[in-house]
Amino acid sequence: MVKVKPSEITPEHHYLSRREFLKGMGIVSASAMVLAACRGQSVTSTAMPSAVKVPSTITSTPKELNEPLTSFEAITNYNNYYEFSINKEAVARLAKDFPTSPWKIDVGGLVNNPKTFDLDDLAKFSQQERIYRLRCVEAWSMVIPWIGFPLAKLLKEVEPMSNAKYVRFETLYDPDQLPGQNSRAYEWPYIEGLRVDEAMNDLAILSTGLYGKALLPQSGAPVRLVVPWKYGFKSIKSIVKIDLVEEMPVSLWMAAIPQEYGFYANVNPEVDHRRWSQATERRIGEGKRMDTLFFNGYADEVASLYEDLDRREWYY
Ligand SMILES: Nc1nc2c(c(=O)[nH]1)N[C@H]1C(S)=C(S)[C@@H](COP(=O)(O)O)O[C@H]1N2
Ligand SMILES: [Mo]
Repeated sequence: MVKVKPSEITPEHHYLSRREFLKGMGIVSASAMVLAACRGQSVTSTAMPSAVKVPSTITSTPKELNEPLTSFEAITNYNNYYEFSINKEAVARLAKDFPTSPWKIDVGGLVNNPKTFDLDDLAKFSQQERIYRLRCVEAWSMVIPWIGFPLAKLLKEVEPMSNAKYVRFETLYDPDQLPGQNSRAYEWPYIEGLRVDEAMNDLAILSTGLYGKALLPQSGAPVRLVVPWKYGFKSIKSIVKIDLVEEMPVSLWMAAIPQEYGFYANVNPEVDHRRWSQATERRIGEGKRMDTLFFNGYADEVASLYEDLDRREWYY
């Protein structure tokens, strides 16, 4: 069992000086600048599906990365969303007419105050911009300016009971609207899970938008999870159900290929996938290979959650 202290994990230069970056920008929202730069292009004038309204004032957070944002075009045209297609470049077109309103998320299980949230309820949570790396288990990555709010805020409203150990998330099940769910290759709907303390970490958000606009269907509209220190498959899209539970949930990927996809799925350059190395990643849109970071660069914030696990267990 190799135990590592968070401070030993990643050399300092891998961390971004977020404060320096904010100072340099002299501006609250980095994505607002990029949006301004590409105004007039068709991507920004496309009609948005009716979903959570993104407020004009964005509360910035100290999570901005001093790395170029992946373009809106790339973020919304290179997607993993097996309910539509296993072809990343086909998802946007196939998801175009997916109805994202009205929408409801039922939150229940081991809670004192079960509650159903509609889009208006979700909009009442103060929306923030969070610029995060997204690292897919397939060894590619993006930098995405999400809009959303901490998952913890929603969970606190339902008052989890003390015996709740995990949070289980479920995507909409509707094979008519989500044709991939007719495939027998997977057990639908898509399921994911977090430990309660992971779910309560401030980095874990429910996202309702990106680049200052409501999410498009291909990105998981109207609401999806974003857990930036874990491989992308944990960040489940189009959520309709959240349950607090006692037992570790079995995710769609654990059920399908348990020897390749773990529950924790923390980004770890030292634990290779059975079929490829996880040491480096390809940054989409830049054609650049870069080193993969422990916990995707968020070790300072989350490594303490895993002090009782060995390095391999950070993944499995
Ligand atoms: N419901 C659902 N959620 C999902 C997926 C999916 O196929 N279905 N793919 C996951 C994977 S593998 C990744 S990498 C991210 C991709 O998010 P993006 O398309 O917004 O980049 O979504 C995750 N969430
Ligand atoms: Mo992924």
